[in-house]
Amino acid sequence: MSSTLDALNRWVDDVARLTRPARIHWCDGSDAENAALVAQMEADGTLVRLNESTHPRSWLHRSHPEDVARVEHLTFVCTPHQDDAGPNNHWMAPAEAHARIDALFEGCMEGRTLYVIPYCMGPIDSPLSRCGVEITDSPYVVANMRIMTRMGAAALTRIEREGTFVKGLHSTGELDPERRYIMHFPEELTIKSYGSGYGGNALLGKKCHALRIASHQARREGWLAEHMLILGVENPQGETHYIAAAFPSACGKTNLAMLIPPEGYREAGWKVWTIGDDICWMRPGEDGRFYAINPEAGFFGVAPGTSAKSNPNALASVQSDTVFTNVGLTADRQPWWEGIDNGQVPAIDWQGQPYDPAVRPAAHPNSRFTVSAMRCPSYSPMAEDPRGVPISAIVFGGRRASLVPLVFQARDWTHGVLVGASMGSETTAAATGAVGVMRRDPMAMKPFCGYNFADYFAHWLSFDRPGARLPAIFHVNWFRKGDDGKFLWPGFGDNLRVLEWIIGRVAGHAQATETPIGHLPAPGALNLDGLSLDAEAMDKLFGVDRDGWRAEFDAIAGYLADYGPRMPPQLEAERQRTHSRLVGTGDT
Ligand code: GTP
Ligand code: SPV
Ligand code: MN
Repeated sequence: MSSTLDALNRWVDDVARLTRPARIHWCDGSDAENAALVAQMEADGTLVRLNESTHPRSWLHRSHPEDVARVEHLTFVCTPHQDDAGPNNHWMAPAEAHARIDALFEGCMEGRTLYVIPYCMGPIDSPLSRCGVEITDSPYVVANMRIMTRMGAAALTRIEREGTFVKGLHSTGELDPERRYIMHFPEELTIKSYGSGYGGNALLGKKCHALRIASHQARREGWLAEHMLILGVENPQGETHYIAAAFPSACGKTNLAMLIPPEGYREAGWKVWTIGDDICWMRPGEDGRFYAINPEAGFFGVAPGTSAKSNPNALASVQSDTVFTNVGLTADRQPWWEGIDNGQVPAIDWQGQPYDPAVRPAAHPNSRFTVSAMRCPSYSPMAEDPRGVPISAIVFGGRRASLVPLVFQARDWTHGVLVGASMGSETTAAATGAVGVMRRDPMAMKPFCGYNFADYFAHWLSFDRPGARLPAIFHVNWFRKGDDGKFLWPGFGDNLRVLEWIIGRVAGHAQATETPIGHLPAPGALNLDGLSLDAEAMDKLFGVDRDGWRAEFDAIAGYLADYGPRMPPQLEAERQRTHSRLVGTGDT
């Protein structure tokens, strides 16, 4: 046996001694294995079978009502020095963190099965991919990891060949929010998660591995692990530009990744191809361009708001072979959520009670679907290409009711890094805590960067070097509101109008107006044909409120300063350049 498999076996033995499971099951990822697990979960009520004629091979899982989202206050990055985790992370010394969480793991799998899940993040034959092994006592986690990753025998073979893997230990424990931790040990390539069975807390390949641990590895190895969707925009000439976009949780990544062009665009021959909807790993190739893969194999998408109008590709994807979590049900056991807009009505809410709108919504606001990317009609064959796709543009975006216009382009890479570093967004139901509170969420990585943001920004800046052919950087805001509190921009499919301007900028033909915050579309440069935007909308979507931006850039100064001398000085210098443009003392 290879020394890697030896090490893996030793770790499984150690964990079994600590957690004392009744049995151990090594997952091979086969259909037969999945069928047996699903049957067991149906029998014990973990999964509810949906209407087999409308939604074949699909299931509903209801999580514990106090376990419905990521828990940022219980998520720790445990580096030997606190400074390496940075003010952006909760920190605990590694020895203390191990001791605390191992005490919870003690005997926690008694009477249960311990599952060993070898998985690969990214196409199994891609040099950009990385492997891990998750140990869990949750069959629901196994079923989800099977959809979200390349799981099983092929991953184990790659692990044996490579000699390295990320270790993730997970138990649902008692699902008690008082006995819950999500701990990361980047130096040890180790994750330990206890007390939650939900999404990013429990599917350890996703946020824990592919972002927190991978971002740490990426810094060491010269690449980027980002909270970004990846899509391809094919123009009527048949040229495809690939775009990576970072929006915070529940701020539109899945929807943009699966965009269906508005009718006029469709007729003209525009197409959008989906590569990934949540995570992007990218590195400079030999030609100096960034090449990106989607490390995931499925989508863990937000259900509410998904309709045949807003996201037909997502809706088509979830017609079969889907696991739904915390959605409502119709009387004939079809999944239902707010905004599905299909003429049906809910009978049962996400807690399994008769639906009463006065009590709670039918679907939890953070209810989700888990489905294979292969089921998505717009899934690009290039998503399986081991080389990745070349990235033309990077787009940052937040949920901003005020101030931030529809789209602007950064002047250059350093300015673009500042645009990403100073991003703000209103909080959503994807994490526990208040919703709708504006906070800084640099590069949409606030909850996910596995090291000090100051070092992270320096890492971003370091890609601007001789020979680099860097993507152009943009900022978008689909969520600007009018005085009546309604969204001013139609969004969804119409976001292609913005993407068209973005790739026009990259190709060098779309016109822009220079402003202190960056380049905005010149009047008439962004196609608004067929839309009826009133004067308020035009003004707010395409204007720069100098006073508002001055206040914003003052606040950003304070934010950057909080990181102390570790913050790269180029960012503060760039901030001052923008600020002086805003007060009118700079060039423009
Ligand atoms: P995570 O999976 O949590 O990372 O979320 P995400 O970034 O993939 O967000 P998603 O695409 O699932 O969208 C979240 C919510 O925003 C859904 O309710 C969508 O309907 C809504 N949304 C997405 N795009 C738009 C848009 O262009 N305009 C408006 N108004 N809402 C949008
Ligand atoms: C997010 O919150 O950004 C998600 C869902 O994509 S979770 O997997 O729970 O992190
Ligand atoms: Mn996400």
